[in-house]
This record gives sequence, C-alpha cells and structure tokens, in this order.
Amino acid sequence: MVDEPWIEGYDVIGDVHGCADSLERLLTRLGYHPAADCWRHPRRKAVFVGDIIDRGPQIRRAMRLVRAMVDRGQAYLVLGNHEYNAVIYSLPTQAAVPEPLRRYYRRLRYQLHATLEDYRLHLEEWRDLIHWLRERPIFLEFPHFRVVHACWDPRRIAQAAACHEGRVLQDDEFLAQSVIPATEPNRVVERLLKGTDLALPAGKTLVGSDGVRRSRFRTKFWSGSPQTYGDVVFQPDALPAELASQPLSAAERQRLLQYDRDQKVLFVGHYWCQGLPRIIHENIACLDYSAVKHGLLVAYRMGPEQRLNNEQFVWVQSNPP
Ligand SMILES: [Mn+2]
Repeated sequence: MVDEPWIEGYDVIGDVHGCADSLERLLTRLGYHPAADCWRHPRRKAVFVGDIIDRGPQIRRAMRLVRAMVDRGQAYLVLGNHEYNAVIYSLPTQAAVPEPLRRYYRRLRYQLHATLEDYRLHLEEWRDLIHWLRERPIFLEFPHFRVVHACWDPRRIAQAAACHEGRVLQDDEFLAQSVIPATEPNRVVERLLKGTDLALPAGKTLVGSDGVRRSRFRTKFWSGSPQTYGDVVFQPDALPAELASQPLSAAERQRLLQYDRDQKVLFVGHYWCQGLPRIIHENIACLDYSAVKHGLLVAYRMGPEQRLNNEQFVWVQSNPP
C-alpha cells in the first residue's frame, strides 16, 4: 500500500505510447514544470498506468521522462503489456517458450519494432531499462484507489502481491513461467495486463480496425447482469449485430468477472477508448483514449474523494506522426 498523506493528490495518466510531446503538454496543463532533474509538481505526483513504449513517435524520450520522475519519487509506473513484452523479448527466458509458441514470440519483434529502432544506438540504455522495468509493480494500491493496466482480478492480484509485493518480474522463476501458457504466472500476467475476453462462436473471426483477425473479443469486468455478447463487449471494434444480440451461455456468464460498485476506485488503461473521457462507473475509469491514434492523452486528477466524476479529467489532443 502506498500511503503519502502529505500529498495533495495524484494525477493518473493513460497509455502514452511514445507521445512525449503530448505528455509534456499534458503535464504542463496539470501544473507540472520541467525542473533540472525531472518534471515536478510542488504538491502532487503522477501515476502512469503503463504502455509508455511502442507505436509512437518519441518512445525513448517519453520513457526517459517517465523514468526520471519515478526515480526521483515524483511518479509511479505500473507495467503495461507492452513493457512486459519488452522484458520477455529482451531476456533469455525466450528459451523457455515451447516450440508451438515461438511464432507468437517472434511477433513481439513486430510489436516492439518502433521501440527497438529508437534504442538502436542506445543499447546500453536499453539493457538498463529492461532491468529497471523488472523492478516496477504490476499493480498499485493506494488508501482510496487502485491502479492496474487492464483488469483488477482479486485472485490474480493476491498471487501477484505474494511475489515481491507485486514486483513480479523481479522473480526469475515467475518471469520464466509467465511465458508458458496455463501456468499460474502466465494467468496473472495475462489477466492483469490484458484483461478478460470471450471466444467468438466456433469458426467465427473478426478483423479489427488494426487489420488483425481475431477469434476472441475483449470484455468488461464490471458488467452488472449481462445477457448478451453486446452487453459485455469492450473494445474499439463493435460486434456485428447478429453477434451482439447473441445470448451469453450460463458458462460464459460464470466466467465473467465482477468489479462491484462498492469497491475502491480503480483506474485502468489499455482499451483504446474513443471520444471524450467519461468515467465508466463512479468507481472505474479507463484512461486510454488512443493517444497514438490521433486520440487524446488523458489524466484524471485524483484528490482525497472516494468516488469519481467527469469533471476531474484533463486531456490534450495528441499529435502523433
Ligand atoms: Mn495495453
């Protein structure tokens, strides 16, 4: 638990994905200023929900900015799935990957392409960054709010908490196991960093707006009493009408998670939301508004309050390449 009663509040910031210019404009709007050693606010700290790297125009610069703030006690960073990918791509744990999955891990190179390019002439810094990322937590708990990249699943959070208090990638054994499907470490990482999903009916696939064909869709983990696929889908691409109206089976409903309304406030990123920032419920907000896809880079100004409201969002229009 992070408890700093002398702090006025925390500015929780969504997926940056290499948009360093946008991040500087957002921090300025939030009242931070570039001091000699890092960006600072006299009374507040920043909390990043992960996915600082990949895709965007100024990845190394964004990462350096965030790292400087974290190292000087001005910010926190929880891991996103992109930071996790960078760590496993860069360590010999790939040797533990079973043969049928090698193709998937080769795809990481594609995802990491822009990041590796940005660090191509800074390999020492890259190696150092990987070790630094291994020290970061996979979730954070403050007295009145929580932060995780994609999904708060109490069972998986408890497992993570039991491993170096959530700094799970520090653990060589955890890290090596995490790349092997259906191991407990793999389930922790998949759930917390990528969230929940459901399989489409047998044989059905959908091509997303990113051009990738998928046989699964991302789901809410807070839906009250959902009846259909349409009630639980949570991703940029809507389901076609005939799938959206398809009833959930009892087994599917059972597998869905619930984040009840009486739980602590929770912030996530990850979901490529669009439009203007809005809370999901009084205790859940997603801060990823597709900064790298001409969307918004979004922060939520958290004070001592126990419930969320739409007035506390602060954002800048992103200007990617
Ligand atoms: Mn993500």
